[in-house]
Amino acid sequence: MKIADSIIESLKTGILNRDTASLARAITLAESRRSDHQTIFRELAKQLPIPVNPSIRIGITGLPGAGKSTFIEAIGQEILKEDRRLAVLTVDPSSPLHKGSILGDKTRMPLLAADTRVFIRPSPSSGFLGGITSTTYDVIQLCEATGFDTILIESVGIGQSEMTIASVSDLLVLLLISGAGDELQGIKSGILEVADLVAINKAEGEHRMAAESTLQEYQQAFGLRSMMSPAYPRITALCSALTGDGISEIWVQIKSRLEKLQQSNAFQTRRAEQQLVLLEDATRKQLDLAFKESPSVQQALKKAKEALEKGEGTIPDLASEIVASFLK
Ligand SMILES: Nc1nc2c(ncn2[C@@H]2O[C@H](COP(=O)(O)OP(=O)(O)OP(=O)(O)O)[C@@H](O)[C@H]2O)c(=O)[nH]1
Ligand SMILES: [Mg+2]
Repeated sequence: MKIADSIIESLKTGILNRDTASLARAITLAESRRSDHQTIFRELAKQLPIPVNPSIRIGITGLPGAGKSTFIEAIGQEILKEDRRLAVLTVDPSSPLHKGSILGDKTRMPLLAADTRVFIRPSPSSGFLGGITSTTYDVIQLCEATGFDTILIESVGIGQSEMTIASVSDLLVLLLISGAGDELQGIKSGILEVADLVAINKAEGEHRMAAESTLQEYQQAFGLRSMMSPAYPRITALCSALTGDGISEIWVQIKSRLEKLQQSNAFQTRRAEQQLVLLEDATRKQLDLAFKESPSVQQALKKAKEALEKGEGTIPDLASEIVASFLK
């Protein structure tokens, strides 16, 4: 048996036996930029059966510091009351400099981090385009194959990629806080348009009143802009991830919304639409890899660099030559 085959076999057995160490290794392969790792991962992914239990994928987005990780820690406790197996993926769209946030995320979720029923995995920020990519989807599928049926994905949602957290979530929660300047301007309207549930977090103590008025502002804004299908009006809520106030109500709302979506087939339609976005992203990723690893591109790059040093040729012309060498 080839080495690659034995790796695939052992990872597959591990994943089917719900071994999280195997899951973690498989994720590392999925996230690797090396083409040999990608080949192994893709073969493994092909061999994994579709999970028996249907999963739910919930995206949690919001600006840095809005309380996403704290919210996940709190709602995670509700989720675990229900005999669910929870995986938490945190995706940092910022530069590789921010790899340190892995530790930060785990300390923001101490109860979940210590719970053996929970798998927490930070995704590298140094992905192909940053932020959510088709690799996030690969990771979700690996978690589902390992028996995790409830997937929470945390991301600030401002990657450079075409994909957003909405491309991998069945339901998207947007966390906001009050008192951050011109509140309706502060958030990228793109995210507002795709969020299913908008919660004003940190709504406790002296902040409660401000949070209530922020909530009203958003409710009015949503009323003016009929951005979502009228069959599924946006849910709005107040909560405090810190005290846990409002969190169990939000979990009830999330479940009821998901149930409605499932009954109407909107759930499946949404997943099917996401597949197209994923396909495009995966294509771009493979193209990028093929380009970088192409010997003729490397040769053309070297030639172009020499030309630049001699002051010959313009950047667009040289770039065209490099692309032409790839397409040949
Ligand atoms: N008062 C109050 N503070 C909160 C609440 N939720 C979170 N915080 C605090 O806000 C800070 C940021 O919380 P995080 O959960 O790390 O926020 P985040 O959105 O995950 O941040 P990034 O991962 O950096 O994008 C921490 O100091 C939390 O303790 C809340 O409901 N009330
Ligand atoms: Mg966080």
